Amino acid sequence: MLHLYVGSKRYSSWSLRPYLALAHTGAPFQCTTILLDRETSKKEIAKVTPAGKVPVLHHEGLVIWDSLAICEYVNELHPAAQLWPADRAQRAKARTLSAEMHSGFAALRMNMGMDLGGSRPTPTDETALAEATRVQTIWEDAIAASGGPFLFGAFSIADAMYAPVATRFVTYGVTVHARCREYVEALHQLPAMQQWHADAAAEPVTR
Ligand SMILES: N[C@@H](CCC(=O)N[C@@H](CS)C(=O)NCC(=O)O)C(=O)O
Repeated sequence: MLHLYVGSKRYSSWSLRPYLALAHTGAPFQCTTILLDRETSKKEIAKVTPAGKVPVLHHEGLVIWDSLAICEYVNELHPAAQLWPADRAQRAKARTLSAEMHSGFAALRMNMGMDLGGSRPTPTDETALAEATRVQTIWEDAIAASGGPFLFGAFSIADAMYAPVATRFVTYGVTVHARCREYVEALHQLPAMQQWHADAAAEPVTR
């Protein structure tokens, strides 16, 4: 059985991404949370991944770390779930947006760390705010082209990659453009997102 190890659901944005992708397949999987910010956290993480970071997926002797690599593996295991768009050009676009999130938006991440259920002041850092605007432009363009409700119509890995940012906009009171509101709501309504929120609410507040 697939076994996903994640960090605190309140804070671990990287963990949320493959969790959403895996849940979308409908396949059974085990999910273990390693709470972050504890004296023992690093030791616990080191037991399950050589990279020292979560998320990590264990499957039939394979150890796959890094959120995007896990999403790709899950897509290959469950092609029927269509975690990437079927059309090659759309798939290239979805991968581009996912890679942009995976390797970019450093200021947004630093100034608006995920804190599910939290309420924090909007940051003043101009780069972070410009990145938040860039995210919304990405969403608007993709949804205008696909018709929504998700970036490429049906849910895809690109949505999993952007889901944590949607929660950050809520936590940090970032104004969400009218054309993006339905998208943020669609992400929020995903059963897996609801489950993740409920689990996060039961965790200790450590940041
Ligand atoms: N590039 C990695 C980033 C993973 C990452 O930074 N994970 C954080 C939690 S969100 C972590 O494990 N932090 C614990 C630590 O560094 O000790 C991915 O995409 O999975």
